Amino acid sequence: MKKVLFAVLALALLVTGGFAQDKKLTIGFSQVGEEGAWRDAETADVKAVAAERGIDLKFSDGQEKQENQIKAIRSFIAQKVQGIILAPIVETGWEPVLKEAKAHHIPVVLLDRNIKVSDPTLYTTFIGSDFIKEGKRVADWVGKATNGKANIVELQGTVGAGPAIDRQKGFADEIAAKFPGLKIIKSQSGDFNRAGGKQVMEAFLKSDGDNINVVYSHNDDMAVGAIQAIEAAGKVPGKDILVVSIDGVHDGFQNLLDGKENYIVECNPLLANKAFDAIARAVIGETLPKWTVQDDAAFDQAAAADFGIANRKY
Ligand code: GZL
Repeated sequence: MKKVLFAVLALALLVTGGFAQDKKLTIGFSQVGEEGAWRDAETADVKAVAAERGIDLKFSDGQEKQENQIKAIRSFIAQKVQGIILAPIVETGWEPVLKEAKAHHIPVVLLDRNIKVSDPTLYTTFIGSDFIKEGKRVADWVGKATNGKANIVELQGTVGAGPAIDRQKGFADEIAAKFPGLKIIKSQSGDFNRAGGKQVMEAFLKSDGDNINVVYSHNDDMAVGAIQAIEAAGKVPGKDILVVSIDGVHDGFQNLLDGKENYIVECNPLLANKAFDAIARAVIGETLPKWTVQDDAAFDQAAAADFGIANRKY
């Protein structure tokens, strides 16, 4: 009987985007943490859409530790939630806990990062961008902007995270295929945060300063830190060293407008509506594609000025 009720509720969620306050779907959300502006924008969106839709959201901040996320998922199962949203900090190590969720017939939607599992039925769908394509788009822009000849340093995201693995792969594959004159002379993780980006860029400047033409950062937050390091070294970001990154958060966009960044491929964090729709469909037994792709825009300095920072949604 309870299952039927929740199926009806899920349908209501789909059809009306919400329900009467007295009946609620309870959904658990295991978030990576608060590593930067992008993550904060995603969390705010999930909480806002849950409130709009009358969903009882159980939120857990993983504080960038996989074991905390796994504990949160077990807690959601114990609370008998109707669905789980997981933003997985890394790609591996999820099979055991996802098998427990599956045994309790709780659909799991992956948000903004994917996982590697042998059994794809352990999750309903991955909702997120094409990170390989993002890396390729950045490489194409750098190839054109430098006439195919430059020394590049790379600020990688969190070790083991899907977007870090794929943004590295997309960029490296594209330069190998199209721009043999682009050389990645140093590459190191800055863990997707501003302090990490700054520290790693300081080290790169110390070891290779005058030999660096471009910094490719896997996200804007690390690029913000790298720009601080470049300026502290007496160099002009956006001119002495080109700065390219991914996300399109406010401060990254502002750096484009200020001429301190040169190119950003957007990675939209506002995925909550897609996530709650996916859970609602899973609760009523629908099968979804294993990947719900989020399309991304891209901005050079002129496009950023045309778009206008006031029109940014995050
Ligand atoms: C991408 C997301 C990444 C962002 C970073 O979907 O997982 O994590 O690009 C964030 O800013 O840390």
